[in-house]
Amino acid sequence: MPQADVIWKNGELVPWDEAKVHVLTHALHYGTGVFEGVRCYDTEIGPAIFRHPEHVARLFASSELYYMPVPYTPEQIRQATLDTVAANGLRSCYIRPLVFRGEGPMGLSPLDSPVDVIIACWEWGAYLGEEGKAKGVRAKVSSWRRLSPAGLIPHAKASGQYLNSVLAKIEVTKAGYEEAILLDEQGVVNEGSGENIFVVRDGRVFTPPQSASILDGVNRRSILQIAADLGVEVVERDIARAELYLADEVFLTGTAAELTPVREIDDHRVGTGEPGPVTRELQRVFEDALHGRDERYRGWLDPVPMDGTKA
Ligand code: PPE
Repeated sequence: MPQADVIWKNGELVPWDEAKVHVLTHALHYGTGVFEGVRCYDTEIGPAIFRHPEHVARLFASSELYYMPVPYTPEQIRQATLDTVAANGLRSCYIRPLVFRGEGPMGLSPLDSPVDVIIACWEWGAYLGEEGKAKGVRAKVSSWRRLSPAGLIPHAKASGQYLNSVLAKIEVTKAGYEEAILLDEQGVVNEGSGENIFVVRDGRVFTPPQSASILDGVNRRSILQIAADLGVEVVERDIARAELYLADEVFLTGTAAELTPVREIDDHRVGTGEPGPVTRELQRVFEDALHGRDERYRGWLDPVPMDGTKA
C-alpha cells in the first residue's frame, strides 16, 4: 500500500515505519478497537476533510459503546488529524483514526489495558475501482448474514465486528464479484461489506432504516440531505432481497467507496445495466460537495492548514 511519512501515535508524529505495537496488544487478540474512515479532498478551497466533526463524533460514540475512554477530547483528535494530513503534505488522502486497547493483561476484561490512539493517512484511490465508480460494480448477496444486534453493535465501527465483513468480502471476491451485500437473519437487506445501500424504484429511493443492522454512515446522511435538496424522495424502510433484483437502480455509499453504482446483483442486471439517472444526479452533486464545488455544502468541509511545509 502507498505509505506516507508520519503517523500520529498517542500525541506524537512518528515515522511511518516506527508506528508499531507489541504482539500482546489486547486489540490484536480480541478485536477491541474502534476506528473511522475519513477522507481529505483537494477542494476548491484547498485540502479539506469531509464532514470531519461527524467522523470524530462517531469515533467517540463507538469508543463509548465499548467502554473505551478516549484519552483526548474530540477537538484534540480533530486537530491531531489536521496536523497528520499537513505533516504528510498530502492534499488528498484517506484517513484512519484507530482507538484500541493496547499492551496490558491478557484475558477478556480490557478495562486494565491502556487505550491507545493512532491516526494514519495515505493516498487511496477509488475503493471499488475508477471503472466501478463510473460504470457500476457487480455485487453478490453473501451467504453470511450481517452481524446481529443481539450479539454485537452494528452502529459501532469496531475492529472485531469487521470479521463479519471480511468473511462476506472473501466469499464474493473468490466467486468473482466486486462487492458483497449482507442480509440480516430474517433475509432483509442491510448493507454492503463496507457501504450503506440505496435502491431506486419508480423514481423513489429506499434505504434501510436506523433500526436495521447498519452503520449510521456519514455518506448515507449526506445522500439523504442531497436528495432532499434535489426534491428526490427517500424512504427509510426495510428492503426485501427481491427488490434488489427488481430495482431500476442500486448504489452504495461509504467514505472509501464514495458513491458507487451497482450494475449487477447475483447475475441479474440492475435496470439497464448502466448507472441510472437518479444515481448519476446524486453522484454528480455528491462529488461536487466532496470537492467543494457546491456552495451549499461548503459547511461540510474542514480545511487543512498546510503551512506549505512537510514535517
Ligand atoms: N457500513 C459499513 C459496514 C462500513 O464499514 C462503512 C464504511 C459504511 C457503512 C459507510 O459509512 P460512512 O463511511 O460513514 O459513509 N466503511 C469504511 C471502511 C472501509 C474499509 O475497507 O476499511 C470506510 O468507507 O471508510
